[in-house]
Amino acid sequence: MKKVFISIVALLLISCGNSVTKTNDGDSVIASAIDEDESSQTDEDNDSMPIQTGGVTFFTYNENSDESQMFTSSEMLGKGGFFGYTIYPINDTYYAIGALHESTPPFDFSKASGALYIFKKGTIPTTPDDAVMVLHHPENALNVGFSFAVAGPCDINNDGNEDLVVSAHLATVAGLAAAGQIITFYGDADGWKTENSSISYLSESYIDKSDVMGQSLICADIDGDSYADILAGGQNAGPAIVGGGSSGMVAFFAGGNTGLAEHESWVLLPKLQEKALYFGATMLYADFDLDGTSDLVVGAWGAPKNGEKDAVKSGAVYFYKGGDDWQIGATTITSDSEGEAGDSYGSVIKFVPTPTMPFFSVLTTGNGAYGKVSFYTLSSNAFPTTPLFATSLSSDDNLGDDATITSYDTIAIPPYQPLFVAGGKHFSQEDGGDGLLYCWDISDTNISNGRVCPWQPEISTGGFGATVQTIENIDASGQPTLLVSAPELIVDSL
Ligand SMILES: [Ca+2]
Ligand SMILES: [Ca+2]
Ligand SMILES: [Ca+2]
Repeated sequence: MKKVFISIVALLLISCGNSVTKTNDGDSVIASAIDEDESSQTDEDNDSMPIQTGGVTFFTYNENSDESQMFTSSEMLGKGGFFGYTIYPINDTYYAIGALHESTPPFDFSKASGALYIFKKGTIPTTPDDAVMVLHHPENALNVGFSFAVAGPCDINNDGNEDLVVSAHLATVAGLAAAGQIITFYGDADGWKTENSSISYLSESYIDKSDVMGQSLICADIDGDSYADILAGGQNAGPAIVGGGSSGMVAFFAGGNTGLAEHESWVLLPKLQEKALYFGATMLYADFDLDGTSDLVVGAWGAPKNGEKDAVKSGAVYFYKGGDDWQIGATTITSDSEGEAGDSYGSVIKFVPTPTMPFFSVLTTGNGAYGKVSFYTLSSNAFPTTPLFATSLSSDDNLGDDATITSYDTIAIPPYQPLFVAGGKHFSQEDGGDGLLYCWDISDTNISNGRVCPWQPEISTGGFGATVQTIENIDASGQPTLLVSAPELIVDSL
């Protein structure tokens, strides 16, 4: 199969009131259309029809003692709709790959309702048809961003079967475009089905156009009543601020014996009520201060430093201590002390494991060349404020203009040094390239200088590196596999 290089598939950006919605990776939200003039040009073979498939490369450990050949790569093409935009490790049995703009039938982008493919571990799949389940928006609503975020498995209705929660953050609700929905798929003995689902969204008290509620999701029993609940973030949600805009908001939807509540029962707002803090764009739920109780972390990549009024707007991360009343306010707010105006600290927050400990990591995109990832260790009775170390990439690394870290993870295969792997859409070593993986050796105490990973896919185009995710034991070898997506991949024919 011949692949063609097309400079870009033009993505129309959704314009939400006065602001363009940005996703948690700092990228602009994909809206509803592909520019057909762009996607049909530059192909030299008149008999073929370029088609946007998207795709995911699986890097599988092959026991080669030469580090440069430690992985075998295999590429799975999608069926359009930015296949690979989401890669989600569900549990020991399943993992999921999303295509938030996929059509039913495929490649008819006027019918783009999105799809979430669920694969069973055991062998490396070769086509989306190898999926054991495919979930869709229950009403087949179009252009809703279905699968942008996934949470669970967790038991929302406490019936002993794990449930899966998927966002449609661009869904129109009551005529309000991109207000956002949260879809709960209730598990039974056969797994998850589109038919066995419910839709939740903000109540009239809060809902507004462009909220993008559901852009981030946490599923856990937050209130301790044995039903798992949902915390949903929407970076443009929240009460309207004088002069326009909102701060961003996190909303709590309660689980119960009939499923997830249709509407929120309470919300979290940053104390500083200013527009465009993008509070809620990212979230994590874990025991950050090691006191045995899980805590909530909320990213706000547009917030001023440490959440303080009139400080430089370089992004902030809000910690809420488990057991406390979160509505009083955050326990600690952390920022990059070196952050500059226009930086977006908190655009990704993630735990990255090494063999002996997990690091809490925060991505800063923006003015800093190529982006920066800060790594924090956890310690008792305190929330992280000072990173142990951070990646360094500068213009000396020559990774091309307009390149920034988009997504990352670690992969550890003893006896190799654990690697920190970052994908950068538009990372390149020469003009015209598009996507490249960058590697650092990482340990519990330090990180090396970065280098181009010694292994790359055969062709790294189509936004390669947009999502980087390690998933354990896909191939039944006991070793992790690194999955890297190229959601905009175009091939000349199928
Ligand atoms: Ca259940
Ligand atoms: Ca609960
Ligand atoms: Ca805690």
